[in-house]
Amino acid sequence: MSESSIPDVTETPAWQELEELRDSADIDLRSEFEADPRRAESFSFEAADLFVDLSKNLVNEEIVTALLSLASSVGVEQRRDAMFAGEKINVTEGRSVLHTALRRPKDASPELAVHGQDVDRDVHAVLEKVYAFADKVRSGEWKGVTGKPIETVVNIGIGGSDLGPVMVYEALKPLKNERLSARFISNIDPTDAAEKLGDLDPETTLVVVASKTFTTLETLTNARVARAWLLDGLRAKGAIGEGQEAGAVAKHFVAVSTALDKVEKFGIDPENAFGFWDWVGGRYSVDSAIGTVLAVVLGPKVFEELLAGFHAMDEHFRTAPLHKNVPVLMGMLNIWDNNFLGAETHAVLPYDQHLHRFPAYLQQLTMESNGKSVKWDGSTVDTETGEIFWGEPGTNGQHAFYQLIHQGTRIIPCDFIAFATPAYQTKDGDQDVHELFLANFFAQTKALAFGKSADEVRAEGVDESIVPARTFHGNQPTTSIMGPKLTPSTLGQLIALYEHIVFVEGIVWGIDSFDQWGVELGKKLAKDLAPAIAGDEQAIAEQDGSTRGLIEYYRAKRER
Ligand code: G6Q
Repeated sequence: MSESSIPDVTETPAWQELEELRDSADIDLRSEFEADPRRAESFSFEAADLFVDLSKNLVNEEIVTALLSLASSVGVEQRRDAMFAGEKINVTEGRSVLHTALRRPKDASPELAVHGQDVDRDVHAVLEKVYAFADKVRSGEWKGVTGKPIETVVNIGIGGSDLGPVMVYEALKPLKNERLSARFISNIDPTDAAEKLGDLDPETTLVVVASKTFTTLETLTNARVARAWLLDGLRAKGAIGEGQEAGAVAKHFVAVSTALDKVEKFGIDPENAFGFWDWVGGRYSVDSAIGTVLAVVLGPKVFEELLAGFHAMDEHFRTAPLHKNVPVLMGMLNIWDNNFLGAETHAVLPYDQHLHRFPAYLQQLTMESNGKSVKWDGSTVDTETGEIFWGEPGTNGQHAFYQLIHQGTRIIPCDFIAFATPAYQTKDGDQDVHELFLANFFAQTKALAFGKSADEVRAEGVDESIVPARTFHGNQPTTSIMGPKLTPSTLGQLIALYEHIVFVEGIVWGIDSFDQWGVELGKKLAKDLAPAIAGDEQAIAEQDGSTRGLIEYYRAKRER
């Protein structure tokens, strides 16, 4: 392990002050709210169109001030500015980190040129190409090989080339083109491709192969499976004959990648390939050409609005003073919960069915970015890093795992997310169903913060023996995030908010939030194991006892 050039964060005066405050402050939310009638107001903030209430977190003004001085002392502002300026802050990969450049408006000034690249010009040139293609598919001008317009767009990608597009598609589905719909194949489990393609008509299907590197085993395997499915299907219908395969692939396959040479090798016309750059990390790429499936099915206008939402939050993060800067405040609260109060996990609970894939998306964003045990200079981290993110949409989670949050022994900070206006105005008799839904949203954070004391339970006339079981200790920290409505813009704002929260935490820990070396070993071993799985006796014998036993079980039980 190399000597650290990054100061030990736990040795900073701000960190030590926070330790003292943790030991002395003993925040009790009931008392805090009673003592300060303006607490909610003081701890509520606006960021672009989002309203964020931090008042039910286990902090007081003194703690927040100390958290912000910790942020300053580790250089959050300088590192943020370095990121926006395109400095190579992804040290272990030697790259700039410029996902924020993907959403700069066309006329942004001054223009962003980085390491000799006119970033603004290149970003907008690709966007225009994606939009022109999307318009053609949407209008029906782009036709399949038999002359029929496209009806289903199948995105094949995994990780960052899948989770973002699926999540946004699900979130904005009501805005989709009536004729078009999207499907997503990611898993190399053959079930995924079989079930997603099974009932589709190859004549009206367009496949987008989305892969930054165009080397990913899962994606390239699924792309070949889809190509075979397409050609077999067209042949079976008599739609193509021998020698017409390449023409069919050209009409039904497009690609998104930074490796356009590999795209061509696969047989996709480079004319139908959309590029991006090494300075866009996979999990930060939904706003790049990786969103092509979205531009096609939801439309260029929706995609533009999504990008504008991202940009609005970027501007807030870039310019708001730290004490009003929501990504900074939320990032530092996560540090407080994780490093000082001992929380190990963080729940994200959207009260919006359209955000049902948002927790899964955030799991990659947060845990692939900040699940590190060395700093960017190779030295060991000084403290715990990445918390475990998880979640499910409300109210479903209420009937499942909220029990543990309310009455378990662990501290579980939760982000509750909701919107004022629903996607569907639904009544149950006179009852507005969205109001019923939001009543749950408001009730949960209230119950988690203030609990129900033993005396309050007793006052209900409950038998003394079950009073403890019916008592709620409260004091569980929550953040409430509300927006006017789930729109492309507010969704972009929400995603960018979490991107920047992740960034802030990574800076405090001194880690490179933009690499992901931790996923490499398993990938390599999977490749190396192929001969053993196929039955090579020597390769089987070379395995450790457990792996050998598992492979032998597989070989004995596999049906063909
Ligand atoms: C994300 C990661 C990873 C990546 C996938 C797919 O930040 O790098 O999830 O997105 O491994 O990679 P390709 O896009 O190169 O196929």
